[in-house]
Amino acid sequence: MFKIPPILSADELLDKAFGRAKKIRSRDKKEKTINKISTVKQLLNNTLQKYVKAFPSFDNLHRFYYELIDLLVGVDKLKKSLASLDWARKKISRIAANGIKKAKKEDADYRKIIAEVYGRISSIVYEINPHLTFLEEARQKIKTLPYIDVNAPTVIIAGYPNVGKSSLLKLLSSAKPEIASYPFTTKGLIVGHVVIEEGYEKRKIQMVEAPGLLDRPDEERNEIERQGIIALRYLPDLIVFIIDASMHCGYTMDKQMKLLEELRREFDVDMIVVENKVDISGGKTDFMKISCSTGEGIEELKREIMKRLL
Ligand SMILES: Nc1nc2c(ncn2[C@@H]2O[C@H](COP(=O)(O)OP(=O)(O)O)[C@@H](O)[C@H]2O)c(=O)[nH]1
Ligand SMILES: [Mg+2]
Repeated sequence: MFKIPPILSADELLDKAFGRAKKIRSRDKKEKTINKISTVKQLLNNTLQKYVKAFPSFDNLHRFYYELIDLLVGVDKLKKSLASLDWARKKISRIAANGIKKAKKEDADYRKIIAEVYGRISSIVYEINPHLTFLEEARQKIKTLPYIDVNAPTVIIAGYPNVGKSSLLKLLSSAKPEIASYPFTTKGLIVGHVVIEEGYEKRKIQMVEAPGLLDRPDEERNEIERQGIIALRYLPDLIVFIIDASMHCGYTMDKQMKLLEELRREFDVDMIVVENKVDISGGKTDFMKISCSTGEGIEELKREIMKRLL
């Protein structure tokens, strides 16, 4: 989704810049000094600018991504770190310009000028090292965010852990989620796509599995659950809420119904409630009955989803 290049550490950046400058050969000492300084300046300048540009600009970022990045990384911290890169860039340019000016003077001590410029530039780059480290960590987290088309019709599959959300996503869409008999297999948001053909027209529907939610206050939710809440808040045109009345998921009906009521209260979005695993429960509720194991009710659910979306 966001293509951010690896962020080098202060040491790596300086090695690269000074290494590049080392290759400069010239018999004229003045020319050599000036070339070295401008090479170091340019490399650092371009690299730092590239980093700043590669991060999403927060002013026109969709609210969904803004909130996700804020949760995973912290938007304020990110802004501060990016600003420090800009600061360093300007400072380095000034140091380089100064050095070049000195080198142009008669009787300039080139060795001393280079040592001074390199020393001052190094201390600026070391000063932003904590920010570089933070930005590299941020990049690693932002990299894992799925691509979501915020304009496509979107269905979110929600429910308690282990009720069969991944199984349903797999049956309905192109996604290949991990399915396991223990809760919280889903570490983040999983996105699948369904293409429907209507005559000559093709429409793409997005299906997103929200990580398993428990019925508990927002403050007690962990980072993974919160990603689900952010998705529910900013993305869906429709929520498919899954209930498991077989007790195989390990949670009582009472708890699951409470979560359902809470989501209904909190999110003003059309919702389909289904009871899954009816192959083992026999069907204990009045909700639409499905089984991801036998396929029972899946076609009906698909039709119902399309009807609500189109
Ligand atoms: N018997 C039965 N098991 C199911 C059904 N749907 C899912 N499961 C099982 O329930 C477990 C949890 O499923 P999963 O899709 O990973 O749930 P999630 O945590 O909500 O994504 C897995 O062992 C699935 O094989 C179903 O309709 N019938
Ligand atoms: Mg899952």
